[in-house]
Amino acid sequence: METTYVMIKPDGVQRGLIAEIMGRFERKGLKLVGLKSVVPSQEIAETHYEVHNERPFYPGLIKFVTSGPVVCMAWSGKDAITVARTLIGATNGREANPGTIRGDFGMDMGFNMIHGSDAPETAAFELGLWFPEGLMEWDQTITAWVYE
Ligand code: DAT
Ligand code: MG
Repeated sequence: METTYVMIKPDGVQRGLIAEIMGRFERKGLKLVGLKSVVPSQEIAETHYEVHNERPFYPGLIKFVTSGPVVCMAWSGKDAITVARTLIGATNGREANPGTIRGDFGMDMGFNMIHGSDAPETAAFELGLWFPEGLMEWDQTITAWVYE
């Protein structure tokens, strides 16, 4: 089992898409092991997007992600990182496939509503950054009906 960090960004919250987005992860069969909503500090946003700090869009990205509440989630399951990225879709909403979150609700590159870790190392880094208190350990009864 793998755990991934997923975050609804301020545009997703402002547009009233929290339940719609979370529902897709729930219905897919992933298990929720971390959940909270915060207005990200400058520091946490800069650390989260540190890999992009030389890119021209970085200042705007930090301003955007600190502009209001985000929903921080940890989802676990088999291949959870890839499964979450598939549900999320391509970075630019105009190019993302229908059926994906960005493909169904997005029209922009920067305002793309949701973040998902892209590899095991980034997932570990991001989960530690956003959930320093740790994650929930629990047995989900439906798991027996999700995996053969
Ligand atoms: P993803 O979120 O699909 O993993 P990424 O890691 O390449 O994409 O970039 C992080 C975020 O930065 C992305 O969700 C939106 C923003 N971004 C990326 N490329 C951008 C660009 N060319 N112009 C504006 N924003 C961009
Ligand atoms: Mg990324």
